[in-house]
Order: sequence, then C-alpha cells, then structure tokens
Amino acid sequence: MSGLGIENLERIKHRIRAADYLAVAQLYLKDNFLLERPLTPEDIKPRLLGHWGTCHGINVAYANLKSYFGDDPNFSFVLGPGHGFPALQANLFLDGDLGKVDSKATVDEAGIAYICKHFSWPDGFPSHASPYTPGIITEGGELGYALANAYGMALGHAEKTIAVLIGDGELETATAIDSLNLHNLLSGTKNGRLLPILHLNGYKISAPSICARKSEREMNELIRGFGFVPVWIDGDEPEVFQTALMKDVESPFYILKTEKGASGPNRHQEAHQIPLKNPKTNPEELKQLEEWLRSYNFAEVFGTEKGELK
Ligand SMILES: Cc1ncc(C[n+]2csc(CCOP(=O)(O)OP(=O)(O)O)c2C)c(N)n1
Repeated sequence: MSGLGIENLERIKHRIRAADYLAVAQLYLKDNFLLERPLTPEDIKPRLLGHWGTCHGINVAYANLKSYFGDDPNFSFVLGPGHGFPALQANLFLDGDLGKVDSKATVDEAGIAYICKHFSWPDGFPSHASPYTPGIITEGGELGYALANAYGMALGHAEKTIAVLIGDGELETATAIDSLNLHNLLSGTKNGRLLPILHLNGYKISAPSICARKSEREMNELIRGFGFVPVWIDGDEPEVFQTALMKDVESPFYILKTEKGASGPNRHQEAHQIPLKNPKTNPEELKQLEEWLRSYNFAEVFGTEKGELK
C-alpha cells in the first residue's frame, strides 16, 4: 500500500512510532521491555552506550521509503554510517531481516526482549553497525562512502533504484562531497536511479553542521551546482515525505530536515547520545524516561501476539 490516503499515512506514522520505541528501548532497557509494569531502576541497563539523536529521522526515512517502494526487489536503501544504529537495528528487526540471520530475533515479545537486552551488551550486539548487521556494505564507521557505494550499486543496473541517506556530518567529508560529482559520470541510461537524501538534522555529533549554517538558498545552489534538483522534505510528516517522492523530478536530491532528537525529551546537542543520562539513579529522569517510552503507545502499533504491525 502506498500513496497519500489517510490509512497509508497512519500506517507510516505507526511504523515510525514502533521503530522509535524500539530504538529507545534498546538504549535503556534490560527488562520490562513492553512496560507491562511501572519502570524501576532495575529495568535500566547499568551502562548506557549508544546514540539516540539521529534515530527519529532515520525511522522517518525508512518508514516512508518502505511504504513508497514496498517490497520492490529492485529497490535498495543505503544508510550512511552516522550514529543511527538503534534505528537501523529496529527496522531490520521489524522487517524480519535480523531474524533471517539470528533465529532469536523473532518479531514477537521474545524477540523484542532479545534485541533490547543485548544491544550494547557484553557478547551481545555492538552499539554501531557491524559485520553481524544484515546488508552491511562497509563496516568500520568511517564517514564518506554512502553515496559512492550507492552509485556503485547502481552501476550497470538500469533496473535499480537506490535511495541513500547521507548525514549532514557525512557530507562534510571530502569523499561524500566529491561523490556528488558521480552524478555527472554515472547518470546515464545504463545505470540505476539514485535518490540521494541529505539528513539535515543540523548537527555533526554535538556541533552545528556546515550545511545547517547555510541558508536554504545556499543549499539549493550547492545542490544544483552538482546537477541535482533540490527537493526539501521539511519535518517528519509522512504526507510531506510521500508528496516529495511523488514529484516528477529528473535528478532529485532530497533534503530531509528534521530536528535532532525529535520525538525525545530534549533536542539538538543534548539529544546526540543518551538524552536522559542517569535514569537508574535519578527518580526524576526515570519518570521522564517512562513518559518518553509510553508516549509512543507501542502496544497500539505493535500487535505482540501476531508479531505484526497494525
Ligand atoms: C571520516 C570520519 N571522520 C569522523 C568520524 C567520526 N564521526 C562518527 S559519526 C560522526 C558524525 C556523523 O554525523 P552525521 O553524518 O550527520 O550522522 P548522524 O550521526 O547525524 O546520523 C563523526 C564526525 C568518522 N566516523 N569518520
């Protein structure tokens, strides 16, 4: 199902909420994963290690692209190696892709407990994408190669469409900026179609990114200079994202403008890593964390009995 119908837009919103919840739960929880009782200090991991700030934007992109392209085997999504692993892992889990390589990651209550407990956990999942992550192309966390990899995937495969989410931090690397020139070399009819999406969440780690300091006009000129047509996606409303994807544009370059930390308790630089740092020892933060988790109303968007998204 795709399109601007209310039902589809609601479905995308549900998917985003489910993935956001799972991202937060992976970062914080070692028990009580579905909040079946009030959160206690014992439910919180002793060491909080991971990154939240970019997760919501990644989930927005993932849910919208998934809705638009469905299960088209010629469509691929490439995610740059920023700090969004909890979001990536949540989506791989929800789609059953993680379960294909790890039989314990079943899309049900037990699987949720498994992925949350073992995120950033001794002998469990690392806090960043690793060779264990299904679909990984280049492991190591070095920024810069997402766009070049995406062009490589499209090379000689006219039937393919590759969407690639590039962090605004990543776009500060020489490799990523220079890869924009690949558009001039590789946008012939023999190669697949590239859909670059700049994730303009405004920050590279905790400092404003260079793209965030540019005006909309400067960004448009930069993008046009490389031969693309800038298409802005302002905010996280699926209607805006879907409308942008439906635009008939020859060489689009999407700019997804989200707030770093959106859907969480704080924004921007404070949201980069662990927004609430001491919920295990600080009762006020524990309360805030519980409110944050409950704000997604996960039970409404995840049918735990069937393991299907509603
Ligand atoms: C070449 C290189 N330089 C610096 C780093 C350190 N580093 C890791 S993530 C990151 C920020 C990434 O920001 P962005 O691309 O916007 O991704 P986000 O975390 O917002 O998803 C930096 C500077 C790196 N991994 N590789």
